[in-house]
Amino acid sequence: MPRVVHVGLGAFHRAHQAIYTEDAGWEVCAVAPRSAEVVRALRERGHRYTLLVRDGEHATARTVSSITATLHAPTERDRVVAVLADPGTTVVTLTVTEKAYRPGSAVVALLTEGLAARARRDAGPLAVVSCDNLPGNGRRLRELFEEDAWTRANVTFPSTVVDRIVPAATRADRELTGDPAVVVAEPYTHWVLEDGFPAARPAWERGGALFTGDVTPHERAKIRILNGTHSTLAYTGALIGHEHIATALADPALEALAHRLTAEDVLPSLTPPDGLDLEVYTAAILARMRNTALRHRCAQVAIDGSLKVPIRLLGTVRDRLAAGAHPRWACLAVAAWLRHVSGGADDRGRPLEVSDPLAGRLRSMPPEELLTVPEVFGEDLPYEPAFTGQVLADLRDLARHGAAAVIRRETTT
Ligand code: CS2
Repeated sequence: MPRVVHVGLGAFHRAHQAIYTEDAGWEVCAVAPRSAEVVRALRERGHRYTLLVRDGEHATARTVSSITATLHAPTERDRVVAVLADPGTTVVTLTVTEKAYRPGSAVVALLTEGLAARARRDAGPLAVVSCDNLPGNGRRLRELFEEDAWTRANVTFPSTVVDRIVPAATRADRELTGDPAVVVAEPYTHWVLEDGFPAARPAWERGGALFTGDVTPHERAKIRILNGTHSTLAYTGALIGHEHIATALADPALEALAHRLTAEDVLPSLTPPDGLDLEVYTAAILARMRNTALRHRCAQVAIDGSLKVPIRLLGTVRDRLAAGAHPRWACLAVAAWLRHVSGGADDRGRPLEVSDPLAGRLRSMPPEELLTVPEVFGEDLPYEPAFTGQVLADLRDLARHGAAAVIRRETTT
């Protein structure tokens, strides 16, 4: 059976690409870039695991068997390089999170070695398919590799947009299925891919994937509406003391914030993809987030805000400022992130779970300097007084009055 090599063995891959690949009748050789634990758990069970789809009161289980081999990159590097250089491998997919899109990251180093070995063997063309939530993810990935003549002639990096809410599985999920390696997901799943596969690929369209010439309008809409709202709810929800995204969205003040953020800031910044009504799309996304069975923790979505906020919220901010508009709600969301990452405690003074590579640095800075960090705000936003003035005022307000009071007041005036 033909095979895809996948790098990044998290729950998202197992609830998304692994399913499309199974529906297309291909197998997956999955590479774990760091964790040995997931490799061990899957090997112990002959690589089979349960996908538990939860929707309110309903839960359906499916056994997934498309992953037929696993490799642990830190200890089995030669085998990973060999499979990347194998002429039987024509597609590599990746879910490696925002952090990996840095020159010289462990994932980039591994792929560079694999591509070099492939070039030496002249093992034929290959598509390397990023499935992370970054705009122009294929282009971003390609820029991390030396474009030698062989790579230019043989390797493509199609951009893709992935969508499925996949929270960390809970003990209840493991008990219900009896499977320690269970992954949980919502019913909805979507995948839009740029055409541009130079060799054989799975017919992912059998599972509903869409191939198109340009994924940009899809990607902007998905990242700004879904992920932008998700991050906003994660930080404001955590500050107010909501454990899960669904309960955050059930809070009338946060629901109003989600509506106003999308309607007043995000949607006016977007060009709808063909045939997509953005208001209907937004309503459907908010309905998905209300799925209480998912137990999607605000703390999980909140991870790595310094990498996610620029992608999810600052594009909206920049486009609205350029149009002469004031992105009021996106500014409030950015302030909530800064309060979350640098303030340390929620509205009631309880410590927050913060996991962000910049947390230490941000915590040591006085509030008025936070907006000067170039990795997050670039060289332009620190000089946009409409943005900095609003975010700093919101930040002061959040510290003084708490997120619940500030968001209630702002969304009702
Ligand atoms: C979430 C995403 O954890 C997060 O940051 O916003 O994983 C989100 O659930 C997916 O992108 C949905 O497609």
